[in-house]
Amino acid sequence: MSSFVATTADDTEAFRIKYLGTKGLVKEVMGEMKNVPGDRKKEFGQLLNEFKIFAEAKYTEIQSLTDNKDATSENAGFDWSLPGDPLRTGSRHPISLVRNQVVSIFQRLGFAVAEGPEIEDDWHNFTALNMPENHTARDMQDTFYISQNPDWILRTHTSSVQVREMEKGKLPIRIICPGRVYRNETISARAHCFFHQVEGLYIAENVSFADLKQTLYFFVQEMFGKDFKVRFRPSYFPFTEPSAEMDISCLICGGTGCNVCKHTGWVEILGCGMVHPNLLENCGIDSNKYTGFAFGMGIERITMLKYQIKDLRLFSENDVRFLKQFTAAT
Ligand code: 2NM
Repeated sequence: MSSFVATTADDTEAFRIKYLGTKGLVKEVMGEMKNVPGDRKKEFGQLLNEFKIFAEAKYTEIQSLTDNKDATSENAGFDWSLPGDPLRTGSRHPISLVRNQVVSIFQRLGFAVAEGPEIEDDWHNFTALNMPENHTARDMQDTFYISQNPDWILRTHTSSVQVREMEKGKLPIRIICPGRVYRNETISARAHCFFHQVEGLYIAENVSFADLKQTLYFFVQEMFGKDFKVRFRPSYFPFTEPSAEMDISCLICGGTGCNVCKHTGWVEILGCGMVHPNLLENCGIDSNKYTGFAFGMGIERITMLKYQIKDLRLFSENDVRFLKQFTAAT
């Protein structure tokens, strides 16, 4: 019995059948008791009982050795201490990475995230934003209309979310609105029919253009470091007055001129301005008491700058060879 080697559950079962089964050795020798003379039955009985207890103990022992393993003999000798198969995790989309980074910078300044519907009505996307019907600014954005209802459109910017927040009437307001927006453009390396924005809005008493500039200075430093120049250029948006665009010196060529900056040395990264009083009044906010600033940026544009991506279409093709280059973090 001591020479028996059990490595699998099958071996254990073979042991049980051989020694403890209904036709096993223990039963067999027990059957011999009837041939033992009466005066020696006690002695034999004790010995046989010891044999039975020993066989049972041995069975329990080898059972515990083989029990933890799979019941099949194929797994015999498998090294259970080997490391498992690595779990292949996906990577975060570059647009999500940059959006999360932008959002987190403004959250540190006390901005809260607000979101809203992608299918909007004319009021929230245009009219409330100082763009009444037939206003030329509506032509600047090639809008997708929803055929069932001429009042419904796909939002062309996330400003519509900010209108919804202003209409709630809870002041002050300090929000950022990340989200997908839609414009009916011919798809190319530089244009797409959908893209992503983060817009910001701060409305309180005595908010000034200086507040806007400092907020945006902080943002670009957190986003791109300190090794570049910044400038504001006057601009026009229907929802802000005055309006400006913010440029940074080209991160690719350091301002000496390259393809990315179209040899100007500067790249535009966002639009901004002081919220137009008409807009505040449209949303029921007293423009004599409150002022505010707003800004908006395209996430694709910032992502292209940051990772030197030259074609917008890469963001929506979902080619894993492109996507897997970005880390899984945040
Ligand atoms: C921009 C540029 C300037 C903007 C305005 C607003 C709102 F709704 F609060 F008035 N949100 N975002 C804004 C202002 C957006 O994007 C280039």
